[in-house]
Amino acid sequence: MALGRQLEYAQVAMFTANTLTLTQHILKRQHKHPDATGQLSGLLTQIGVAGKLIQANVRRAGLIEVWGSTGDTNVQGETVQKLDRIAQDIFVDIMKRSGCVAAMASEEEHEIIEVPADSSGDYVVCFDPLDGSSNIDANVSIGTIFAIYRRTKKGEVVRGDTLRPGHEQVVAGYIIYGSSTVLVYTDGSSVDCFTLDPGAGEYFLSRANLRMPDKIKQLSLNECNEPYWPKWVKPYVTSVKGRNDAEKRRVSSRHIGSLVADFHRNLIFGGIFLYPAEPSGKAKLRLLYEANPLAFIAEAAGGAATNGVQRIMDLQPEGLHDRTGLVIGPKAEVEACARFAKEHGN
Ligand code: P6P
Repeated sequence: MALGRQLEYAQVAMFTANTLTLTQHILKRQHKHPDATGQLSGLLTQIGVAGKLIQANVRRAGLIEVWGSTGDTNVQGETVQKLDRIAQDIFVDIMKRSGCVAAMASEEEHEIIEVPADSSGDYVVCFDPLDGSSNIDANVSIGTIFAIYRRTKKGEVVRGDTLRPGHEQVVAGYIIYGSSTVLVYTDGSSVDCFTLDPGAGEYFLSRANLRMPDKIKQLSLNECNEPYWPKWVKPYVTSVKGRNDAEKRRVSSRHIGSLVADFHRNLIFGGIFLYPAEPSGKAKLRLLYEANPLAFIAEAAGGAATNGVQRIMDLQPEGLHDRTGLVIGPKAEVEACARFAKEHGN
């Protein structure tokens, strides 16, 4: 065998010997809960499987004619991209077969998706199968975002099983399909990142107990939305830009229009993301399967997430596709936004 190949295998062998796989990490966490049935571990492991199958299609976008749209529109009135449909179908099928899920709420479906009683389980999953999909044809990082709730009662599934405030999440996470595929999840105790080794077909712990940097290096928002901003956003943005002077550029602008990519970059490097609701209340991002799971992760990493003034995870959803303004980043920065909102109003 060529030396290079031997080195590669040696590196993988060394890597696997020294770091946890996703399943090992999940099981380690389960063993801390003596009353655990193993369902949540099974569910999380299956979400990892769904991520592998989705990334296999994302990686071949354009080669197997998944580029472009189906020509359909979804419940959001947005053009459904072919990969949206593939990601949706994969995620739903894997969840249904896991035996851990009773119902799902998806960005792509008007109503909740019930799991037949003979393969139902104790959990409810709210998910966006492929966030950022409008960027697919430009090869921008996109991702699957998920929130997991434990059912509060058995029996027939009702909408109330999914219309839960974010603080009732037991696990939240996302899988970002970027330069590598990375699964990030939290149970509230820590935020941990797992990178998929495509050669081994396994996720390996790549960042443990990730903490959101207190200081922002990046400001992430769509500045062309300025005409629609509430009154407080412009003074806040101006104050952030005012941190740059002749001596040093302390904050830079980074916004790619793929929430999961913008959030992940800010989580790693230190940044704040804003997509405020308009003064009329009209908003873009979805509460159940975008804002809530990312808010759970942000708070578990030491950060914060609001709609400008209220904690995202305290908002009581009224509908599966409720939208909300979102300010998410370091706690001090999110609190500063709330002060600007109080001072300048909507
Ligand atoms: P805009 C992608 O469609 C998405 O839902 C988020 O991923 C992203 O942050 C936002 O929309 C971008 O919206 O209005 O800036 O194009």
